[in-house]
Amino acid sequence: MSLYAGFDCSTQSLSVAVIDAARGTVVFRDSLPFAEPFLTSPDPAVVHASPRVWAAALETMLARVAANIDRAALRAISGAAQQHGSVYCGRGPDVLTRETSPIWMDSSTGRECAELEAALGGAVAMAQLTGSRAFPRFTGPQIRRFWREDPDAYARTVRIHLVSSFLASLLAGEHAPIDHADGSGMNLMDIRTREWASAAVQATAPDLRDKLPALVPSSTVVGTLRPAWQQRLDLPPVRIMAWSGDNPSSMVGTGLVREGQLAISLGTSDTIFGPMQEPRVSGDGSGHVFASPAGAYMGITVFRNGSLARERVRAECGWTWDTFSAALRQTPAGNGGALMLPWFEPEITPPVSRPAVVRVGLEGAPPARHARAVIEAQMMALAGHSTWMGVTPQAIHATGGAAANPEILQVMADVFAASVYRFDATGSAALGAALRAWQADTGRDWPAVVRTFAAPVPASEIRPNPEHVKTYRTLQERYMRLEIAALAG
Ligand code: ADP
Ligand code: XUL
Repeated sequence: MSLYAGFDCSTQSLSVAVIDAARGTVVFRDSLPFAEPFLTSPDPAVVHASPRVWAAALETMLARVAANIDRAALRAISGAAQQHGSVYCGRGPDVLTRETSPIWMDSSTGRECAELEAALGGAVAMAQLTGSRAFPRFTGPQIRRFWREDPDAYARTVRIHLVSSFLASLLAGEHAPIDHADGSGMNLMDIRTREWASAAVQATAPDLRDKLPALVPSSTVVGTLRPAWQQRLDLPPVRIMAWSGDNPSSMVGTGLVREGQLAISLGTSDTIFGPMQEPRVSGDGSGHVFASPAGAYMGITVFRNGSLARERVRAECGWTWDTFSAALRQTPAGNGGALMLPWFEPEITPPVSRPAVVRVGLEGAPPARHARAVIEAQMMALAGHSTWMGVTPQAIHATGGAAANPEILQVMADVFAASVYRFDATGSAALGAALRAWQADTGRDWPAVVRTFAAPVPASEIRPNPEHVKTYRTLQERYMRLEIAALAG
């Protein structure tokens, strides 16, 4: 028997999935919510989290894994983590030179983004080089801001990690490299050569090249579980595989390895992504091209107002998710023409720097119509801002916490005019990480790896309703025009 463990350190929790590769089964799953997932500050644009919280959760969860599996059969561990966040370390990964980590929800680096794009010849040149124009949450702009604000702590920093490579380092007991997929979210890697892009690195901060880990393919063995943890938990010297980003891991965890397929993750952030053969860069600047852990590339567009926006509307109504779902069943597709721009927090796509919710035709409307408005808005935004990928999907693989909600997935099917298949609602990034560990350990080809495990929940297909599809074709055009008008003020 060979067991493989995959962790997922997401925004709100740390989860794990352990697979028995030969049997094709998941033998253990667990999840540990963070008491304080992010630290707010007086400036709402600044959002950090504590790397010590992630480290403690990793140790707790590894102990739970050891207590619940046939330990001797564990072969390798990999993981996934929220993307872009940076961890600043000294000589070893256990020493921090900065107490907190800016995470993907941080939008405080507008100035640094402008400076970096200017240094590289503009937003389009930055996107051609690194796969994305400069985005406030991306690691390069964040590093530049840290260097500017605390040059002494920056100078003391020996290694700058992503959340993924930091946690891999803790498992291995030494600084681990960054995988190409998560490295693509930094505005620092050349998306074609998959090496550090000197021009971007030099423009970001002095001596940065020396502080960056190596870049490696996602299937790289980065070390062995540190001896102290082997002894404490009675675990064998398992291989530690490179960790990756949560979205790249979810892509393989939802079985996507061929261009023409799309997945939507409804987690803290909402994301839409799919495999890509060539690094086609988003023309409107909204999307990103990342290296894919399964080879070639992936396209992705990210929305910050995902679950937190849905929760805000649910709280306004004072409802449970069941009542929220009932409201979606009871209101008509298209909401009688009412629209919402669901920008409860600063938005990533399109870029909106301050909360700015817009409601049209909803004045005095009952709560149920507000519930429908936020879901329709999110689905139309997902559809409207992913056309750059050039994929018209026949089927969408849905994952993330809100994919547990069939009424939300019905709106998705109707807006995209495609069947939606539900994947295990919370575990696709952790499962993807376990699959990556297995694939890296055995060199098996990806279609074979995902065929065994990454299957939709049985009988979960939700088909589009042709009448609703027509309604959304018209409404979607109005929605995109409303966005443009709101952005123009
Ligand atoms: P992340 O991985 O980004 O931390 P998850 O993918 O685990 O987040 O999703 C967690 C979110 O799922 C919760 O914040 C909650 O809003 C949402 N959620 C859970 N159940 C439902 C439901 N039935 N309907 C809609 N949303 C739900
Ligand atoms: C991706 C992104 C988010 C985080 C959330 O670009 O910013 O989806 O990875 O975990």
